[in-house]
Formats: sequence, structure tokens, C-alpha cells
Amino acid sequence: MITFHAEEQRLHAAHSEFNRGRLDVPYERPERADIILSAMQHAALGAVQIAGEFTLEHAARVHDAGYLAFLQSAWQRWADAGRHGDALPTAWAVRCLRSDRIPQSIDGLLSWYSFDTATAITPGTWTAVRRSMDVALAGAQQLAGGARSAFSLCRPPGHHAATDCYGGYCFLNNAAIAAQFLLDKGLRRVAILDVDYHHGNGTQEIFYRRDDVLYASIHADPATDYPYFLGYADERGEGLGEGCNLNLPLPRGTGWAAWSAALTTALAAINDFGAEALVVSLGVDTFEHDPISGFCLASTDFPGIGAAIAGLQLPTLWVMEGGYAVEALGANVAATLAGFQSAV
Ligand code: Q9C
Ligand code: ZN
Repeated sequence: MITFHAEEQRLHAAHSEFNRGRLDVPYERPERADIILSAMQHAALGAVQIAGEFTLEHAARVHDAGYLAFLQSAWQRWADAGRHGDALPTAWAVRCLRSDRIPQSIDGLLSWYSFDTATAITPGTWTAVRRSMDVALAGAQQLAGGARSAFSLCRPPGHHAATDCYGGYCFLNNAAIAAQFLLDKGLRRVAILDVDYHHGNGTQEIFYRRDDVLYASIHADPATDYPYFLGYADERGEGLGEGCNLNLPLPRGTGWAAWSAALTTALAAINDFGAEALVVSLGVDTFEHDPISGFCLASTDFPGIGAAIAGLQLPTLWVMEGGYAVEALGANVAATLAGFQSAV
């Protein structure tokens, strides 16, 4: 399995996220990619390559044009307003406010296009985000060319990014863009399996009314955990997409027994769907010592995730999402992929 990455992904480097009543150094930091890259270089799972460049038209297949224009120009507009620190939003168009007027100022626009205080825009954010998309697409291109699998070491992650919203450390939805790329190359049905601790609200929203992509996710119950406002079991898809969305929320404290039972359920749904390829949103923030999460998977559990997914016998693109226990991050990612590789 080839691992794809890009040096410029480290250019997204925020000073802070607002969390638990204080400004913290962001958990989603550049060294995450360096750590995973180093683990992959030592894991002997296959070649490690720099991704080539792809056009933004691939992103425009799943994201709003105004949103993409905003993301490209946001830092410059912030700097033009005389700001030097991280660009963060300050207000949102929630239930009691209007959401039919797009603001004109950079402060209004940051709020319009975002949904949390954890996702700063910095001078290098757009370059990093673009390259993270390239990394996802390079992996998808491998699958389109007949590869059994590829690992897209994306950073920043993507699964919280919706059609026209960023948040949860995510700007472009790398997994969704990759899945759409595979459909555009002629596949009829693609499944996305999201094993990150958090519900991939963005991926769900993008495909919610469609029947060509199944979204299946195992995640912390939104009643207690981020992103709080999506990810319940009764969200099953709408219209054509009815039945093509499977949420398997689990309580804090969940360990391997219940988590792997949910994985079995998700894999059966993917099999029944008749997917021709699988995109895995790979978060390892399910790890017992993750600093912002509440599941209890041990490092020794991760190979079993890879092996179970290999059992689907589908072309499989692994797209990196979350995972913040930096001391174990590289080992947990490599262990998942090694479990897959030894079972194919
Ligand atoms: N107190 C990913 O794993 N902060 N994003 C939550 C809860 C945002 C996680 C704060 C977490 C986003 C890709
Ligand atoms: Zn996560």
C-alpha cells in the first residue's frame, strides 16, 4: 500500500483553540503528520510518496463555490483588516437569528462559514488544506488505477467539513472528495466507513440525500460529545438517500467488545449496499489515552480494525482523520494498516 503525503500540510499551524474555558495549543498540530509519516517509513507497509497536484474542481464537486472562494481568501481578508493572530469566528446564525443574509465583513464571514471555536485559519491554512485534498486524491487515483489499497496521510483532517461549513479542525472534506472522485471515474457505489471517535457530520451532510454513497459511522454519542448536533441513530438519510446513512453512536467508556460489535454491524451494511470501493475515515482518537476523547480502545485493538475491514475484500482508501495522543499516534495508525495488510 502506497502512503501519500505532502510537505505543505504542515503549513496549517494555529496558535490556539478555545476549549474547556481556555485557549489551548491546538490538539490538531503539524507534528501529527510528521509522527505518522515517520511511523509509515519504519513500518515497511509500502512506498511513501509525495502527492501530485489536483485542480480545485474536485473539491467543487462536493463543496459550495462561495465557501471555496471564502476559504481561499480568508487569511488575506483577515490580514487586510489589520489582524495578526489566528482567524477565529465569534458568533453563529443559530435558531433565533436569520440565516438568509450572508455577511460582508471578514468577521461575519468567518462566523457564517464555521461552526466552532477549535478551527483557526492561519497564513498557511489554505495551502495546507489544498495539499491535504491532493493527498486524498492521489490515493483515490491509485484505487481508480486498480490498486487494492492506499493510505492518504491527510492533514488537516476533513470529516467535519460540510458542503459550506468548516469546523472540528476540518476545511475540505478529503474523504468525501475522494469518494466523489471514484464515482466520477465510473464507480457506481462507494461506501465511506468512519471510525474516528467523532461523528463525521460533514460527510453525512454532503451525501445525505444520495443513494450512490453509503455513510456508516461508529462514534461517541452526540448527546455528550462533539459535534453535538448530528450523529444520532435516527439519521438514516433522506429522499433518494433514505437508508444510505448508518450512525452507530456509543457511550463514553466504550471498549473493544462493544466497539467491534458496532464495526461488524457497519461492515454488514457496507456489504449489503453493494459498494465497489471503500473509503475509510481513519481516526485513532478512539484510543484509551486520547486527550480529547472518551473511548477505551487499546493499541493492541487497532490491528483488528484493519483485519476486519480487509474482510470486505473491497478496494480500500484509508484517509487520515483524528487522533491526538501523539506518543501513540504513529504506532496506532501503523498497527491498523498492518492489520489490514496482513489480512488481505
Ligand atoms: N470539548 C477530529 O477528530 N473540539 N476533530 C471538541 C470538546 C473539537 C475533532 C471540544 C474536536 C474536533 C477530526
Ligand atoms: Zn475525531
